[in-house]
Amino acid sequence: MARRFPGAVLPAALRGALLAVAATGCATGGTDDGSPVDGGDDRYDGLEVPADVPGEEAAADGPADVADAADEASACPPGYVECGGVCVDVTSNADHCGGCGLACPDGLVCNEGGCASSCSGTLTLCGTSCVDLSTHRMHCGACDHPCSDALQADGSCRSGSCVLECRAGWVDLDGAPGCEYACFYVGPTELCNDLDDDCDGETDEGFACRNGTTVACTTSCGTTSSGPCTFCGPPTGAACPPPAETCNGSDDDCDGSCDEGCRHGIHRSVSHEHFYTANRDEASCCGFTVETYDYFFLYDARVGDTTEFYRCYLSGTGDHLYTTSSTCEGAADALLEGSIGFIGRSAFCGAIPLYRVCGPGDHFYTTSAAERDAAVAGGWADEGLAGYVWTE
Ligand SMILES: [Ca+2]
Ligand SMILES: [Ca+2]
Ligand SMILES: [Ca+2]
Ligand SMILES: [Ca+2]
Repeated sequence: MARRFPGAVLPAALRGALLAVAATGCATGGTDDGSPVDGGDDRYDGLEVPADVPGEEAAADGPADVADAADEASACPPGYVECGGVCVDVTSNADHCGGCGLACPDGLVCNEGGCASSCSGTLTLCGTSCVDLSTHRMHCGACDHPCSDALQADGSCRSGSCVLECRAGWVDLDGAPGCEYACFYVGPTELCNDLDDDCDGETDEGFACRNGTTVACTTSCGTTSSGPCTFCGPPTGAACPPPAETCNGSDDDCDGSCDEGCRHGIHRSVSHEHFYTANRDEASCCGFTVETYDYFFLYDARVGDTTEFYRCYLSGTGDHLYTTSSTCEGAADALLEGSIGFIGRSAFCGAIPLYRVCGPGDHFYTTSAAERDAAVAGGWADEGLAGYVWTE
């Protein structure tokens, strides 16, 4: 049980006033005549034993039972002894001078646990008690100047001034009187243990994160995600859950495919020319024969280093040109038919080259270097790279 004082400690002057009122109805005499031994002012130190002792309130003015006495012996603050349910300084209390019930005769004071006619040395007489004003809790700095408790704090007297000391397990963080913060001090070094070891109000500070919070982390494939802080650090490997795939040039979800779902297939057909379209119906329309559905893939929208891949109709030769030029490379007979998707200007996300060769009445695009080489060997012009495309 934590030691504590009761919240309500009446100044001796007020206690005397209350007792004087009660004494007016008393026929046996003993009124407050100003005598230092008038039986009821500052003889008691006024420190009731804590109320959490069973049955204590009812027995506050009488002898405690044996069980209570054993318990209460440890309930009084250091230097105090429980006498009849009250914590008493037996070194200065004239009703319990040197021990419970050892009252000093009228006219004597309690000095250092013994009845005497005056106080010795540097002790000061407060009522019938000889006290050290520099340390006495009830007479701190002056007679009848008690030190009060505060929230989870015990008042005590040091060098004649009242101070508050936090009870075990409590800390004063806000600077206001009282100790409002429950904390058991472990040591000055904060450890990763979900505890505020140094009781400064912050738990596991100084580490990268606090366990259980959501923090940024790096997935097993190097993408950025978020996950639960573990061992005061970001989760790693499988503990860092990959995010959903987005169209951003990386394999966010670590499934081995980059930007899956972000592109559409371009079909390759042939008749008098090679023809490329995203439209299956168009691919097989109008005399064209489909060579390969989904021959390559282009992005649906601009992602990373991509640009629109335009389809132009050249009326002079009746074939189609595919180019990143929005002016159809300036061809005088060109009609811009629109964009068929976004092509890479550099290789990323698993892109492969799309080669461009040109022959009589045909602009031909292939992902096969061998096919390109065969065309070139047959006299077609090698026009380099059209750009980079994808296989899915
Ligand atoms: Ca801390
Ligand atoms: Ca800690
Ligand atoms: Ca993926
Ligand atoms: Ca992605």
